[in-house]
Amino acid sequence: MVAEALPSIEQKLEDVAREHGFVAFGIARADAAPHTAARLGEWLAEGRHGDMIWMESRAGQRGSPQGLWPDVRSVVALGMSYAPAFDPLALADEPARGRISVYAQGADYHDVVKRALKAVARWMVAEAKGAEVKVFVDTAPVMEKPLAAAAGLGWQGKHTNLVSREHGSWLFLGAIYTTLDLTPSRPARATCGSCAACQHVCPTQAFPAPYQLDARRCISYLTIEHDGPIPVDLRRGIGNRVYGCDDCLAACPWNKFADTAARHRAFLPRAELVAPSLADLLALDDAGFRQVFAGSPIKRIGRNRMVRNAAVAAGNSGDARFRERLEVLIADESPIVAEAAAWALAELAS
Ligand code: B12
Repeated sequence: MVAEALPSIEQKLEDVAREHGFVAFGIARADAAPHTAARLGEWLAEGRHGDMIWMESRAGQRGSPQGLWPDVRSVVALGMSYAPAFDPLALADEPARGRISVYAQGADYHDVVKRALKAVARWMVAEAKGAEVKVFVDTAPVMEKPLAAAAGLGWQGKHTNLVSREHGSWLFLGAIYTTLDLTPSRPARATCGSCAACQHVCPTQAFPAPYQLDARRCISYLTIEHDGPIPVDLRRGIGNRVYGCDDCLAACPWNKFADTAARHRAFLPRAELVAPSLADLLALDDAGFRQVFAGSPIKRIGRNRMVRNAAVAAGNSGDARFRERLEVLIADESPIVAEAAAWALAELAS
């Protein structure tokens, strides 16, 4: 009689991760992405992070897992799907509506992924006595993409995001650092080949070279992270995008294999976040903003940035019906709103 092998801790861990909604799973040794620190250093030295000074201030910790936590031995990389059931580029021809990027149309992934990571980490601590763990999604000095690639979840595409054979470009990433020595997974082979679809589609030419993004030109950065006025030469390229941009992801041919049934239900789009009317966005005050965007990652940008973005989109719309509201907004208390409204009025007059 052949004795049946007991499942390994790695196998059980994967099963637990799947129970908690992760559809992509892998393990990397903590030192498995050795080029990352130098590449981060080059990116920062070029100033490509713009005014995200938080990227710079803890660069030593960000560059490698051991930089943040010297005792870490393994990284468990996890992915949760938000694959859309529709073509994210379809709303480009509706200038009176704002486009919100797919990742922000459902619940806030920081909350959903963090909760699931904590549940998996609790299981690890109970299973392997003495194990120490730390969980991360997005907000800590951790480079989730190269770690996920080293753990075999996919590869960093030319748009720099992780691409998976099964889930295309639509994975949220999370990581668990642990003191456990776990058996690493096999890294995936990079398969962008000669394709450059993501590089060509970018409306603001944010890729100085394949695998390199200049955040200062990226619509995601400009509409979400950047707090000042949006550079005038990039405004036309923004079109009707009011929060983030999906174009480089959506253009990737690997998405035709993306399993849309794998999308976590928390990321089903909320009807009011798919294509809000610009007129409604231009009318938002602080309380109205908080009410509409509660529970969504959009709440972080606040009313002023959202109305600034809506004013730029209105300026790009060619629709004179926005003039009346823009005339009010040129006297807005927020200088970035007032400036964008003045620019939009000039665009609509020309
Ligand atoms: C800062 C940040 C941004 C910035 C800068 C983006 C960037 N590419 O760096 C801005 C605001 C622009 C942004 C936008 C978006 N973001 Co963001 N962002 C982050 C954050 C917090 C850090 C990323 C980082 O470390 N950047 C620093 C650069 C230097 O690192 P890198 O991108 O890995 O760069 C590598 C390549 O350039 C490579 N490289 C350089 N030269 C060469 C040469 C060759 C040959 C090769 C192979 C590689 C290579 O080496 C570098 C180091 O690994 C992460 C969360 C986290 N903590 O990791 C989320 C994260 C990357 N963002 C995410 C998402 C979803 C987005 C958006 C899609 C949102 C949207 N729809 O608007 C866009 C995508 C834009 C894009 N094409 O990158 C997801 C990506 C998930 C995934 N599947 O990859 C993350 C992981 C958040 C999460 N937890 O899920 N983001």
